[in-house]
Amino acid sequence: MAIEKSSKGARGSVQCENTSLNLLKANDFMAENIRKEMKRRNILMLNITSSAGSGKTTLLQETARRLANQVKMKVLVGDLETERDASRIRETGIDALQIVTGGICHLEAQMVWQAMDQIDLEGVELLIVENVGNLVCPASFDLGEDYRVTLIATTEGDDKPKKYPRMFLTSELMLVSKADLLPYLPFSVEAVTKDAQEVNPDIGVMQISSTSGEGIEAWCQWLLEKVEAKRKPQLTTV
Ligand SMILES: Nc1nc2c(ncn2[C@@H]2O[C@H](COP(=O)(O)OP(=O)(O)O)[C@@H](O)[C@H]2O)c(=O)[nH]1
Ligand SMILES: [Mg+2]
Repeated sequence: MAIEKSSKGARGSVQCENTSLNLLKANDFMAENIRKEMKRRNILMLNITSSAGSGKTTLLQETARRLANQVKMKVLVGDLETERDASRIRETGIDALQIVTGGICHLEAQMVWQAMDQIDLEGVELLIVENVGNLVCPASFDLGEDYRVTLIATTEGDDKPKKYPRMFLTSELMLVSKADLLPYLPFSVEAVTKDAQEVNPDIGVMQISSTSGEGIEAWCQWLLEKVEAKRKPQLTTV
């Protein structure tokens, strides 16, 4: 069955087998509060999703190393257990807070809202949330982000956009990660791009490798442009 964009647009939370409608309504309410708070503070917020092991934390480490001098950024990291990813990000000098979900397979807006109370957002321009690693549950929960960015690693196979369409439908950008391994794997960037754009004609695509550095400049440039756009006060029309 094809997935349609809801009347709220693609980002509104969508019921899946394990979630009740009330939970999703509560999530959307909190997500709106987060969105308003980020707008008030002119903070660009990203929700980074992917399967486990696609390279999210490594990319955030690399991004922090490159942008720390230009943008004041903080990171929230969701994981089922352990503080490991937040520690890895803190090693780069960036403030990172781990949200341990205690077995829940996705972050919810309420968890992010509570975490926002534990970090100092004064002067922050970019808040990146690394979601729990899987392409299913996180797709259903709006966190109030400006952009959802989904990584798909060359090691996972190029068939994922059609298998997990909701994630790609609700993402603005797909990063084909671990591009350095392309010569060794039966992965077609053309095929994955075609499938992702059939699911979501508006999705942007970039090829990156945190190991070789390929595409990281373009990714950082994309981020800087979005941060700059959020920095400027919004013009309102009457
Ligand atoms: N070859 C290669 N390996 C990578 C790349 N990025 C991350 N990795 C490796 O992939 C594994 C999982 O990375 P991690 O960032 O923890 O993934 P996450 O679970 O999505 O946060 C680690 O062993 C990384 O060193 C990349 O661009 N190329
Ligand atoms: Mg990680």
